[in-house]
Amino acid sequence: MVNKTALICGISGQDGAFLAQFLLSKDYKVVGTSRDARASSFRNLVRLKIREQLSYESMSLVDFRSVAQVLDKVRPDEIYNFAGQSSLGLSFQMPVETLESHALGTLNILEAIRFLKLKTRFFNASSGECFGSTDLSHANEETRFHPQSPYAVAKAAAFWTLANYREAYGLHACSGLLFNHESHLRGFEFVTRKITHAAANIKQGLQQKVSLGNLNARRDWGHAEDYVRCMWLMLQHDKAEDYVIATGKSHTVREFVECAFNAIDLKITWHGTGVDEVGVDQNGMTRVCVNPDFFRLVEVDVLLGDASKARQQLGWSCKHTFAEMVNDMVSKDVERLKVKS
Ligand code: F7E
Repeated sequence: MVNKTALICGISGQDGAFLAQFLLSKDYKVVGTSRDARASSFRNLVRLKIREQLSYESMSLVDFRSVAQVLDKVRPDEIYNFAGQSSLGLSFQMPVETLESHALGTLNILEAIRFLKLKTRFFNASSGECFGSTDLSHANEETRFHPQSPYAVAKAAAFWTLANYREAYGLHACSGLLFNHESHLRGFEFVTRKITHAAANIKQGLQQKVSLGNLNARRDWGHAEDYVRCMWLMLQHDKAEDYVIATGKSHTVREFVECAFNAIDLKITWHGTGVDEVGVDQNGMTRVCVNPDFFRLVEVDVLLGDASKARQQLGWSCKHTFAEMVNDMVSKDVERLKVKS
């Protein structure tokens, strides 16, 4: 049997790394792209000890020529796209780059597949942010979009472009409406890793407290390893369709903090309100404070998804619980600091 080839656009991030690991375990030949593959350290792939098992191509998604050239050279059976500016907070400061990297980037892949007449199956990482605040009712594939940030607008534009190409040209292309998904490979700019990294630093005596924004924001947090498995299942399904990928349970940032600090034996209690609120441990030390600099221009208060369709049609389910994920992130951050010191 000939091994399948997968092209992962945006291999450097958390999802690219976990998906590459998963596909290698299924004997795929994996090619990863990054804007400048020769200059990239591929730190996440090094951490998973798979850097040498992949090959790499430089590709800029906003440059059609570079996309077409790489797709023509690799002629992949499957393409997974994670590239683009992925920080919501930053998207308010970089709206043009955010829109171009997602909307134009996705369009260029679709056009290249069509232009080269490839039989490639295409997965595009979309986002639960397309729904806007879901108010404790679970969003599913039928829920209307109400994007509330330049990032969400860009993801919604890419979603509809892909749906249009699927309908118009019969491409096997699908979007995963991904709710927040985390791991020890998550970037420090995201709240979960910021918290687990701070907890590890505090345990090692390297930091005293962490400053956060909205403690009451509620998110549906799953484990990235579970989510990449669902992406692969989507491309194995003969009919290309879009799916929500979520756990169906939500927690506040405050609960995430309590769970992460509990993993280093600190019990956090909360005092004060608003910007004066602090989280204090059992020894009376302030471990958390609120800094309005981390508030969003428009905050999505609640994000909660319903992945029933993925469960029923693809047989997908989450293997990691919320508490297991948080504990694992903290313990890997503690280990990492021990190795460094
Ligand atoms: O924020 C609040 C913040 O930056 C989560 C991306 O993967 O998921 C991710 O986007 C919540 C927000 O992720 C801080 O206001 C409080 O309500 O970890 P985050 P995100 O913006 O939800 C979606 C589904 C994606 O598609 C994105 O690509 O936490 N929050 N205090 C904070 N957030 C940050 N970053 N830093 C804080 O200090």
